[in-house]
Formats: sequence, C-alpha cells, structure tokens
Amino acid sequence: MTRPSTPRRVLLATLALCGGAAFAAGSHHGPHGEHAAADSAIGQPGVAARASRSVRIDMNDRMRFSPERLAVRQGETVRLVVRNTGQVPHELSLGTLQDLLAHRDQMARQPGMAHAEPNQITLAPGQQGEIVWHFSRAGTVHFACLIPGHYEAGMRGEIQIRSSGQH
Ligand SMILES: [Cu+2]
Repeated sequence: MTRPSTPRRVLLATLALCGGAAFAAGSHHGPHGEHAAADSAIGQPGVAARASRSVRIDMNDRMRFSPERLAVRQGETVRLVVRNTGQVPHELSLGTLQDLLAHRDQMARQPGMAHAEPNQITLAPGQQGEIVWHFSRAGTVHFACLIPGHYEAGMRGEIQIRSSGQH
C-alpha cells in the first residue's frame, strides 16, 4: 500500500475543532456522565467502570487498523485502547457507514480539522488513548480514520455486535 499523497504539514494541523459532527446533534448529558446519544444506531458513550474488557487497536502508516474486525456482544461496554504506531496523526471514529462517509467528505473540505466527540479520537504519532463505548444494538458499527486520504487508502474496519438473545 502506498503512502497517502496528503502533505504531512496538512495532517499535522489538527488544532481546529470539528464544528459539525452529526453525532453530537441532539445528544444530552445524563446525570452520571453517560450520554443519551441521539444516534443510538451505533450505541452510546460508555462508562469506563462498566467496561467488560479492553481491546487494543493499533493504527499505522500502512493505513490499516489492527485488528480491523472485532466482535462484541450486544449490551457490552468495551474500552477500545487505541494506539498510533505511525509517524503521522491518525484517528478512529465510530459510526454508521453513512455518517462516516459524510464526515469524511466534511474533513476533505476542511483539511486539518480535528474533532472532540465521544465516538472519536485523534492521536499524534506514538500516542495512545481510548474510547469507552456501550454497544447497545445488534448489527454492525463501522470505524474509520477520516483524515483526508486515509479512509480511501483502506483505513477502516467493522465491529460486529451479536444479538444477546437473552438478558
Ligand atoms: Cu489515518
């Protein structure tokens, strides 16, 4: 896989905040820090103390997540420990495929913007961070790096949420 053609200086300009992520629209903060997110199609931000397990996801300059496929159970809260092992910034955004593609297009129009959303993390080279997520619905949650050129180069993955079937 070739490296992206996006100039590195653009990738490093990550100070501007994302102003219009669809995810945040209509969400509100619950009494204990959990969000009742409007976009429940992918679940909700989780509480770390309730996480059943941690899963590490590495991001690298070959424009891949490792692993790029995960399986969780419906109702599970998972701590996604994300690490950038590359030499340029990367990010991990959770979303429906539709939302991710819309956000990718938005970022393409505004190179260098970063986000501050609970379903997203941007990491400088060598940094590690985490997303705690509650997967409340069965189905597929997609994830991607939406820095211009990265998704197109293959930086995307899927989380399969298996139906719990019983309580
Ligand atoms: Cu990336």
